Amino acid sequence: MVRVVDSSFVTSAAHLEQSPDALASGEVAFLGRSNVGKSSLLNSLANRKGLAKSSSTPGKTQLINFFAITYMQEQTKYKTFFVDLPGFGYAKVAKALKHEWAKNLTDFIEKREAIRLFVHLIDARHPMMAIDNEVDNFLATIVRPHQRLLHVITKIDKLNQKELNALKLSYPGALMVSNSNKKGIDALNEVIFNHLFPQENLS
Ligand SMILES: Nc1nc2c(ncn2[C@@H]2O[C@H](COP(=O)(O)OP(=O)(O)OP(=O)(O)O)[C@@H](O)[C@H]2O)c(=O)[nH]1
Ligand SMILES: [Mg+2]
Repeated sequence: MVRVVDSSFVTSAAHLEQSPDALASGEVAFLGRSNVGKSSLLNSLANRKGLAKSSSTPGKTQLINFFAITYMQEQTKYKTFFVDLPGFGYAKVAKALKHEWAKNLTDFIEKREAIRLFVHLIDARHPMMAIDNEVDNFLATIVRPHQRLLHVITKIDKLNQKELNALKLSYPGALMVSNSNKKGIDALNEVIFNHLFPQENLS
């Protein structure tokens, strides 16, 4: 089983130009509506509370935050970056700032070629929201051949099994996770690792 053995904060960027030099493996970008649980998920995957700042108040993450992640599988270490992005759809931001914010965010998502995997988080209680569908449509137009989009349904601890089964029909291929009870976290780490470090490329 793959696991994260080391994690650390690298830097915060207000826009694309402030991003650190990319690693050979590329990076994983976590995006989704404000308060969906991006920062919490990053902490669960890294198995480290407080690595990324999470909060019950939406709009907590306001910059593009880079974290260095070291995976270990069978005694070998593999390094990548996780990128915690500010949430979209945060209503309380002033209009001018909102525009600037959205611009910096879309610019980064569109031009940061180092992104190998977009992890789009969806709140289990609010599937198929217009803003999430718009983001998916946007991603579909900009995604490069070396990039992949993965849907991750969060906060599944808030739903019962019947509701979860219905949700699976809306998002085929999505992974389901809970940061509260750590369900689905190991499986997501496996998917991320296998995408970044495909076995046939190993010497
Ligand atoms: N029940 C439940 N609550 C969760 C889960 N994941 C996150 N939360 C809670 O949701 C709230 C928001 O979590 P964050 O991780 O800060 O969300 P975010 O997407 O990073 O938010 P922004 O930085 O504002 O975009 C916090 O109160 C978390 O404790 C989950 O799986 N289950
Ligand atoms: Mg956050």
